[in-house]
Amino acid sequence: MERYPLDSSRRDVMKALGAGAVLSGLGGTATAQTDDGETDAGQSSDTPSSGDGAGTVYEVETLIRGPPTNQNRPVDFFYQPTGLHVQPGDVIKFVFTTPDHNVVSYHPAFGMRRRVPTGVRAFSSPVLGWQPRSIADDQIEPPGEMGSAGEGGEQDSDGQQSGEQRGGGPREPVPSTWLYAFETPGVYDLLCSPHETYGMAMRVVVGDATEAPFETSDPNALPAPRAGPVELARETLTDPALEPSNIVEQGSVMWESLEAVGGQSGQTQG
Ligand SMILES: [Cu+2]
Repeated sequence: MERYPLDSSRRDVMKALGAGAVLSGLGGTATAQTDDGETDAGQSSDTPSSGDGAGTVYEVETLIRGPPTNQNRPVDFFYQPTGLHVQPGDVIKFVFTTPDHNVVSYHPAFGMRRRVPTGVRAFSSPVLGWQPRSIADDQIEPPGEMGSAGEGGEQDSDGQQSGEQRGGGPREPVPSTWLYAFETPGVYDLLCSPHETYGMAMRVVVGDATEAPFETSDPNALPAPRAGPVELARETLTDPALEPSNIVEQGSVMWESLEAVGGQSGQTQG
């Protein structure tokens, strides 16, 4: 069971939640923050008490790795971990270790069958981590439009995307991040739009509500594309390793543990 409590992420969370949340959040968290020099990671939080008001922050990375474990994709695109169990109020900090991914909920508002708890609003991140060199020969400004929008000192879109400050000098290799707080118990399936067809999807179980009424043991029973996970994302999300009960039991499920990836699930259960 791997957990990623990140005390230093608190500022990012507050940034994400907005100013109002910052003020109210400060009161709750300031007391828990004993001092700056030490991390509370030492006190293993194996059973974080629910309702303490201070959500644990977990990290999920966007990764690309070859060679592919499926011939229908050029390399493996995946979230790591691919399955994660959190408690209501916990936050996942998505770290775009490799660029050009996003995090999208399967939600009717996006034209897809709901694969998040009822009542949860649609959410998605931008495609993050993008840099000009990420896409060969990409042009930020179409020919002939260079400088036409310059009113002096305008920030270009590239400067805004990561939210990181960039002074002079070389860029720091700090990955973009995006945070989401999971408040409602239940099962959440998430996808990466650019790589869903390659299987880049993940499942988050919030609390101990492991029922996934949207799931079916027969992927072919799912409606046509855009109503459910398409192509290899179906394979990812229907993998035995990502069954909600297994995610709760394991705490987190690594990409390598998926049977579809070739993980040896030692226990052969009937
Ligand atoms: Cu992706």
